[in-house]
This record gives sequence, C-alpha cells and structure tokens, in this order.
Amino acid sequence: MAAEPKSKYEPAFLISAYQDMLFYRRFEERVNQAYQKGKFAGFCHLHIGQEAVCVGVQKALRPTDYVISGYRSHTQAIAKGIDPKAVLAELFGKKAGAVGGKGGSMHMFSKEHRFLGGHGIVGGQCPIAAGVAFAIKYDEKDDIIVCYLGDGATNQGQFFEAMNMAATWNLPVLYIIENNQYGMGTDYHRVTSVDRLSKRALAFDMDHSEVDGMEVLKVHEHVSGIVAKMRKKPRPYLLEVLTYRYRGHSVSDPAAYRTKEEVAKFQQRDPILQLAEILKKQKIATEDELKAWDKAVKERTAAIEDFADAAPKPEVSDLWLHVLAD
Ligand SMILES: Cc1ncc(C[n+]2csc(CCOP(=O)(O)OP(=O)(O)O)c2C)c(N)n1
Ligand SMILES: [Mg+2]
Repeated sequence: MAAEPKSKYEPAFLISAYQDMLFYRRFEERVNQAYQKGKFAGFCHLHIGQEAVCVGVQKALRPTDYVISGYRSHTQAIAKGIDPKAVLAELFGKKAGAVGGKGGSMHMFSKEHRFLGGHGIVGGQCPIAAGVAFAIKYDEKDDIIVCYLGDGATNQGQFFEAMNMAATWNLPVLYIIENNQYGMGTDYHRVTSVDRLSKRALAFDMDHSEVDGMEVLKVHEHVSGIVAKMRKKPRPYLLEVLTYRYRGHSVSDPAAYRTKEEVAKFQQRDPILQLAEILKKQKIATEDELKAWDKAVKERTAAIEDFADAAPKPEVSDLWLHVLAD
C-alpha cells in the first residue's frame, strides 16, 4: 500500500490549528450556556461550525495586518489577539471587557490588536475596510486588511460601492465572504442571482475565488497565496469561503427553517474532526491526547468565565468616557 503523503505542514502548526479551533468551539459553547443561564442579555451570534475560516485565515496574516468583521466575531477578535477574558467580560458587560463593557457581543474592538470591530449593520464594515486599505496604501505599507462579511451582506448596496472603490484604487483589502448558507432564516439561493457569490467580483474586474471552509489547511493555503500576492502588488480580492453555522442565527433562533439532515451533512465534515483524523493518522496525537487537550480547553474556558463573573461592572461615570476620540 502506498504510504500516506506527508503533509507539508509541520506538526506544531497542525497542533496549533487544532487547539485554536477546539478552543473557539468550547469558548462559544460556554458563551451559549452563560446566555441561557441569564448571565447576559441582548444579541449574541455564535461562530460554531465556522472555526476553520477564522483559524485558517488568521494563520496566514501577520500582526500588523488589520481585521474587520460583522457581528459574529467573538472568536475572530480572539484570533486577532484580544484576550478571551476581555471578550467574555465584554459580553457580561464588565469594565474589563474589550470596550469597557459598553459594546457587548457585536462590538469587540481593539486598536492595539488592529481588530476594528464588530459591526452590527450588515455590510457596514465593507466601506470602512476600503478606507483602512486606502490609508495602508497612502502610507506605503505592505499590510492588508481582511474584511469578513456574510452571504447576506453581499446583497447590501454598500458592499457594491466599497468593491467598486477598492477595485478602482487598487486597495489592499481582502473581502472574505463567509457563506454559511443563511442570512438569518433565509437560504441565500432564494435571494441571490448568482450561484457562486465570488462571481460578484466580475462586475469590478476584481480577482476572486472560492475555497472549502470546512478544511482549515485548505483555507490557510489558499489565503496565504492570496495574501502574498496582495503584499507584492496592492489589489483587492474577493474570496468566498463555503462554510456552515451549526446553531441558529443568534442564540434565540431555534433554526426551524432547515432540516436535521442538512445540519448533519455538514457536521460529517466538521473541521475539528477532520483535523483530529489527520493528527491521528500522522501519529502526531493519540485519541487519549486529544481527550486531554479537550479537558484542558474546558478548564481554560471555565477559568475565563470565573474571571468574567468576578470582574466589576463599569461605573456610572464611565458613561461619559469614549464618547469622543481622545
Ligand atoms: C443593514 C441591516 N439590515 C438588516 C439587518 C438585520 N440583520 C441582522 S443579521 C442579518 C443577516 C445577515 O446574514 P449574513 O450576512 O449571511 O451573516 P451571518 O449572520 O450568516 O453571519 C440581518 C438581515 C441589519 N443588522 N443591518
Ligand atoms: Mg450567512
């Protein structure tokens, strides 16, 4: 029998990608439980099922690159370097939160980590990303900005306006559509004139492609290639990542508009399970080690919740802070 082709990825990379995805899954599960226990209220959108996108993309970037996103962005914020304690404290409305407990689930932000939100207006991040890319180019830097958006956001006017400007001025912005098949309860096929959302780029003569978002290594390899080209010659790019959200649109959506069979079909290709198979096949980790990592991750998320529980609330006088820029 032919030997398994050796992965071009080092064991350390595979372990790190696996542990990151596992942590993001368990973190979001804990967020969901905390919400159900009434520890916080308001909007809350989970990224469960889409972990390979966030991890594969982030590992293709460098710290000076920027990331901007929509409202499904807890773990994207962590991937960009924001302390998970600050993310959970933000959800709990605590002063130690990423934005002092005043933004909540949809508004993670850190200038220091170049994570520029967390935006609740669908598609609102697209023109901001073009503006940041303009600044990068103006300053003659070779950084890029990744702008995550959903399939639903590609039907918003500002997406088209931003794409036109980015293409006209050759701005270094990588628009990544996380096509998780649904905009709230609407299957994207029902509201979209094209089969592949990446085709939207044709109208702007913009480079574009698709990649399987359930395989972290595919995402990483594909995005690394795109980013390397963008750094050499600033140009925008539209990437469609085919993924799936396992939970409802928000924690209060039972997702009755889709079948169990459909969810199961995607879960069979779960990004964490797929990488676990690779780790075992390449004898990088045993089943027992995978279980031990999971236990450690669960303990880590429990400690994060303890921190967020104990953290103090903001002062009433904090209402006067952050109203205007310093
Ligand atoms: C401009 C605007 N219109 C409508 C909404 C209500 N809304 C919130 S999320 C959402 C669906 C967006 O779906 P998609 O872009 O696919 O992102 P996903 O939730 O799947 O990550 C809608 C319509 C909004 N927040 N902003
Ligand atoms: Mg969607």
